[in-house]
Amino acid sequence: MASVIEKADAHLKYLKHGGKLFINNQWVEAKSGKTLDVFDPATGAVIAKVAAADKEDVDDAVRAARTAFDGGKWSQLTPSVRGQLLWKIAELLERDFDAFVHLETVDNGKPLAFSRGDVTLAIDMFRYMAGWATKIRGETTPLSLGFPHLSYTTREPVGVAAQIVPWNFPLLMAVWKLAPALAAGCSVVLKSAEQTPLSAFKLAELFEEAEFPAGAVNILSGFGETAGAAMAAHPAVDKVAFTGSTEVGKMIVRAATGNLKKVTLELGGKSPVVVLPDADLDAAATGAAAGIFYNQGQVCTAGSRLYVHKTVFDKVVGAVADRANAIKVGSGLDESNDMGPLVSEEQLNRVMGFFDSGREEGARALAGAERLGNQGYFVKPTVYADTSHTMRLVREEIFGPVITAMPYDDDDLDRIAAIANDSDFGLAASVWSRDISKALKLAGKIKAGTVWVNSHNVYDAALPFGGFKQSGWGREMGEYAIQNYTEVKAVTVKL
Ligand code: TXE
Repeated sequence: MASVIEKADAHLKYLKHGGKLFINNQWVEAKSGKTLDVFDPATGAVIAKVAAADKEDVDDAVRAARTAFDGGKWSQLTPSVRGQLLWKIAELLERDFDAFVHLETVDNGKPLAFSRGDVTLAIDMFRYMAGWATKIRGETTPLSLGFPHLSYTTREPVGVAAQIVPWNFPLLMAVWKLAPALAAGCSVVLKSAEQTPLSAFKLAELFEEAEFPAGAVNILSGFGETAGAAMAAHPAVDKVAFTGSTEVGKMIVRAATGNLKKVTLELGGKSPVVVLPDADLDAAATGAAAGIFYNQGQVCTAGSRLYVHKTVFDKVVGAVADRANAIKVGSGLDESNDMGPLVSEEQLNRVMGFFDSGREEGARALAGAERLGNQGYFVKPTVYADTSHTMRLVREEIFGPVITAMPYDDDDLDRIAAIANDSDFGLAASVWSRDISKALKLAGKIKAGTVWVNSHNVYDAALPFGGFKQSGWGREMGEYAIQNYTEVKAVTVKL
């Protein structure tokens, strides 16, 4: 029987052009000849070497995107044809479903079942945005001073969009950015994360096969400090869309000031899970566990702060710890595993650093809080009690399978919301209660871009996604994403 590592190698056959950059519909090496290593996070072994783009490659890609946008064939396509091309990508993704699933799992480490979920969502995003291509429109507006003029607005594509994506959902994050930008008529230069470039190469093949005009879509692999920084600062880029750490998000904003490019940011989170005493406690425990352990906790909306009313605290938190202990951790390629490794040695060290910090600050581990094995980047699902808002564990984004539980002793919704809102972040939250009015009142008081009631981590192409506070700027998905890739123009005609 083939070993897991042999299987991982075998799946690289899915890439027709290996790890080459896709610029102006050509497959090219990085001009510097530099490459970057891709690791299998389940073993730590190098499974591929791919091109590492730098400033010169970014220049080429931006030039191609500029030409495509400024009068090139891409700019002349009708909205209907743009929609058809996006629909075609959805069909090709569906055809190559298994290849994408396997590439995503060998590259990121997540279990195959989760990769299937990601590819399914990616397909739906292309279909959803294909529909928007023909529905972007303006309004007529009566003038408040009553001048004898007719005024109407139009929405026009922003221009060349630079898109920088992370490694936790390599395919899906790329698709969340590409689909609305292309539906709106922008041209794109996208950079995958250095940890997980494989599925983006495969996606580039589909754009070539679907016959997108040259320069409409350019896909690079490369490091953030070089290729990413060059994209964010490039004077011929009109918009930058970034998903990643809050720290780098702030650097993107500074880099973008040169030509005041439009910026959207989807950054970190520290999302609260609030369990009211009247909740279905079993469902709440299952939801809280899924909300943090899904994707190894490497989810910006991970429910990492658990607040449970003191009367039911031990019961709920005990049940979350039981679920943590029952999770089978191992290679994502083995269908019997529920949780895979962290994405990289860097993330492993980061999460282990939080375990040290938990020990030093006196948090009590009810489950996990240690590495699993010594090969690959596995850690155990972790549940902490005796935590407080002064601890790093509670204040900082860990981005691992680590939940901190805290009891609250209050029935006043404003005070419960104040605890949930005591964070620099405001990406998501969930509220668990059988009393729907109470749950909705609390949802209204929580400062977050997404609030789930009696569920956690539900995403849909039609729903806006993004953060309050330091979780970001703007919204992805839904009609809001289209707005972010268009400029509004008011045309006023004297009658
Ligand atoms: O993120 P980076 P890292 C958080 C999470 C994680 C932490 C560190 O807490 O533990 O960030 O992860 C590119 N100019 N999130 O270091 O560096 C980089 O190449 C332009 C939350 O991996 O922000 C990659 O493509 N680009 C998050 C992308 O930014 C730069 C998902 C993300 O990498 C750059 C990932 C630069 N100077 C991490 N430096 C979420 N919101 O879901 C890096 N990049």
